[in-house]
Amino acid sequence: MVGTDRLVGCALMADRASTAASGVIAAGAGLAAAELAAGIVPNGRSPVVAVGDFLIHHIPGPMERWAIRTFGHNDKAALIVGTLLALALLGALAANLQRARPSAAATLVVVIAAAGTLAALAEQDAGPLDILPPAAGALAAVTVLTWLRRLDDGEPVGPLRPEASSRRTFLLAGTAAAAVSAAAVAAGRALQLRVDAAASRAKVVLPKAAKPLPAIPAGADFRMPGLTSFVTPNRSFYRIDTALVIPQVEAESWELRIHGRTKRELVLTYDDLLQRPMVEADITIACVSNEVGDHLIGNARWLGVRLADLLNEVEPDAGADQLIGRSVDGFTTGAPLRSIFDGRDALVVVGMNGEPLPVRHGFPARVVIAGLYGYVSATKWVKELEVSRFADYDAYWIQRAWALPGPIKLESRIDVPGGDVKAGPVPVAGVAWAQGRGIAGVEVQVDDGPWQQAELAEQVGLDTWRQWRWTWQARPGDHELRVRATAGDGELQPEQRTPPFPAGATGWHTRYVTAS
Ligand SMILES: Nc1nc2c(c(=O)[nH]1)N[C@H]1C(S)=C(S)[C@@H](COP(=O)(O)O)O[C@H]1N2
Ligand SMILES: [Mo]
Repeated sequence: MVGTDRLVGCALMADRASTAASGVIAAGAGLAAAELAAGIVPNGRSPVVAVGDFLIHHIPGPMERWAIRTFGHNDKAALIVGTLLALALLGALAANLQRARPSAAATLVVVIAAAGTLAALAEQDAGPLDILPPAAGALAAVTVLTWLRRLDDGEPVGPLRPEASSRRTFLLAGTAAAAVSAAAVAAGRALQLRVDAAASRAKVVLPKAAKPLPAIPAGADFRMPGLTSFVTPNRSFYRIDTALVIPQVEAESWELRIHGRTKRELVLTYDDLLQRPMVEADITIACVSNEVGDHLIGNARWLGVRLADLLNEVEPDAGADQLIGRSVDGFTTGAPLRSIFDGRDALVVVGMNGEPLPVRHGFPARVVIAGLYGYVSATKWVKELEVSRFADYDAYWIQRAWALPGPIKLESRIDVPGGDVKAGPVPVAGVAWAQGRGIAGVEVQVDDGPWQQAELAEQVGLDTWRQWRWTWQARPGDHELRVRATAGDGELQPEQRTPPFPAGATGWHTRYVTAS
């Protein structure tokens, strides 16, 4: 009898597995139908991306920081993979429920479709058509599941007559459904990417600045191997944003609306913007999440229009104190209105290092305000500037408890040596920054020795970082290198270590090096 039991067990397990497989395939078909519909509907959005965006925008701050710490630059890929795995699991569950409790299975499918619909409707500029992709997905999933279950049970389905070899027919049908789904996903994604910002960007001819800046002086860059270059090339510039899929905005249809607590309103097209007086500015921008010694910072020559000129035209009310930047993707920043008028460079940027703004850095236009972290100022893919009050509105990261007003902290970093060294003379070098004040000095300490003055590269502007270098006579053994900077106004970089949350990291960067 044991043999029969085992046979029945095996059959049961094979049955469960094929049921689960039907569920996963049906979920895939649902996904494919949704992606295809999102590609066909005008401005359609993938429900998977919508769910991912929704999660990014609504998970609690501490969880978001955990995800960024854990997955780093792969956080968004992890989110997509996680969403797809969850969908597959729910599909398998629905299929297994279907036989015993069809109503529970139906409820599950409805709940999944409803989640996709709600997420799509929560997106910026959502419309009634956004209901179609999740609806198409649910319909396709149910149809494919029903079809596969009937085939697996040996029932004749349409022209397919399973009879003797029902399992083989089931396998064939399942594989075919999966293949069609994969093709539909590919087609849907391609259709959704019809709006091609890269093509629009390729057509842009940037105007010259009214008063072009002189070329970066040779003395600003020691050109030392391993040392961060003074100008960060666009292709290696750090990227931070909440966008799951990089927003594709065509310059031809883009508009910037400037309004709020103002005497009048201004709406500018991309061409309007390019016709205004352009200024160039060398500005080092940084992310508040940058850990001491890390690389979420970069320096570029930006080309753009002065925010002060634009705002003077609309005439902010006396009581206004905040400038809100809104992106096409719903992200917002809120900068002190004061920072626009206090003489620093505060720009609506169209050019970066001599090129039109790259798509991932905010094409067609973004904001850059010298001296402020990106989360309060540097709105990419900006479409709206609203003059407001801090009392009336909290921007994206302020809602998540990050601090106001967001000035960049005085910091310095050791880039060289990158690893262990040979005893003897060893070059030590890095960068230091104190936007708005410039760097007056950098000192290096080895173990408990005295602080030593480093040589400084030429200071290009008060808003750019400054390279430094020093030669270390390294003795064999394990050593600790430490750096600290002094800002142009005399402030010594604080030693106390604070984490990035909520106002930016502080502390002296330390590097452990073995000399042999
Ligand atoms: N639309 C949009 N703009 C954004 C963000 C974002 O998430 N979405 N992140 C901000 C943050 S936190 C930083 S540090 C800078 C980074 O600019 P970069 O990606 O060009 O380096 O962009 C800012 N602008
Ligand atoms: Mo940031």
